[in-house]
Amino acid sequence: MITLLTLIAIILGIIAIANLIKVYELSAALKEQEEVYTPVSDSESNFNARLMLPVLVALMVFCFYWYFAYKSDMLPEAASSHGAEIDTLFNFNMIVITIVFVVINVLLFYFAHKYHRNKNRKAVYYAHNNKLEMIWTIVPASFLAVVIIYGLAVWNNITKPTDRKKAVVMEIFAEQFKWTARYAGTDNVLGKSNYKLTADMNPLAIDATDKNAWDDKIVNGEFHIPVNKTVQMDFRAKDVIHSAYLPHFRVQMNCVPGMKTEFHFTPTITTAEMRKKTNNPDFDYLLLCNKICGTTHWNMQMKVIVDTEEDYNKWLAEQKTFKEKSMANLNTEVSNLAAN
Ligand SMILES: [Cu+2]
Repeated sequence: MITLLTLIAIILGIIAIANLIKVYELSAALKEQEEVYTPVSDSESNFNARLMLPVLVALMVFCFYWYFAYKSDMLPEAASSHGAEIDTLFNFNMIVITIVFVVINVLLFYFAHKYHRNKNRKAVYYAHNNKLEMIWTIVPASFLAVVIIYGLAVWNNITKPTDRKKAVVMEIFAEQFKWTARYAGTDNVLGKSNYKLTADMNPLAIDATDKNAWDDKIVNGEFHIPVNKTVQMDFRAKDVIHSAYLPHFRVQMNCVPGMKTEFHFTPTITTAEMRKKTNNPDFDYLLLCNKICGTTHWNMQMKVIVDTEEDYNKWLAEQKTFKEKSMANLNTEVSNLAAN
């Protein structure tokens, strides 16, 4: 039975292949007939040429409409001292890009319109022109040099090291999917950490033998920073790469497992002032994760409160130190053991 079916299948297969070859031969014959060169007709060419101008206008209207329609969704008002520098740099780049975009597209569409195919016009054979090559190499290269040097200068100025002794020294610790803030405490020095010490009772992997760690303050949920004081932020991560993003302060820094990254900035507008400015009593600064780090990455955030220095000091004094927290953890652990 099976051999009969196989035989039928083979015969049908051969017939199918034979038919396919026939179809191929027929279509090839058709193609040969079509190979007579038929250029675009003059009316088609004129029609395309005429379309170039309205399409150009439509493209420009479309682009500029979205520039303004999405203006309110661009970065919020800068609330840090270097924020204005970043915004100026950004605007400078946008202006240059916009001018180049307009000039190039106007020329592109206009020439396509003007020099459309015409059987009475013959293209000029123009092989090479050194002067032209120089111009269109040097002009864009100088523009790019300005953009890059300006950007580098701003970046170097923003990231040049600050005096840690005078700054509020703190650390932002990232893990799937939450943030923890650690303050350096009264000695203003963050205690050492070592990823090998990561444990349920010590999620930040802090080295408890380092005395500098004892007075460090660890907070979750929200953290406060004082206005008009330099905040020195160190970043670490527990599991995968995260990215600490504070859009209002124009701060973004990768948090990489096994290494420390850092950034410093000076907040200039308190939360209370910003609430008045934005006319939004619920306004809050946020620390967000800007690196897709897992399933609840979208909700990895921490509230940031910018206080006056007085309020900040008051708030910080109320927070528990690493030592106090560790002792409390240890006590619960011991009493749990005793109960069992
Ligand atoms: Cu994350």
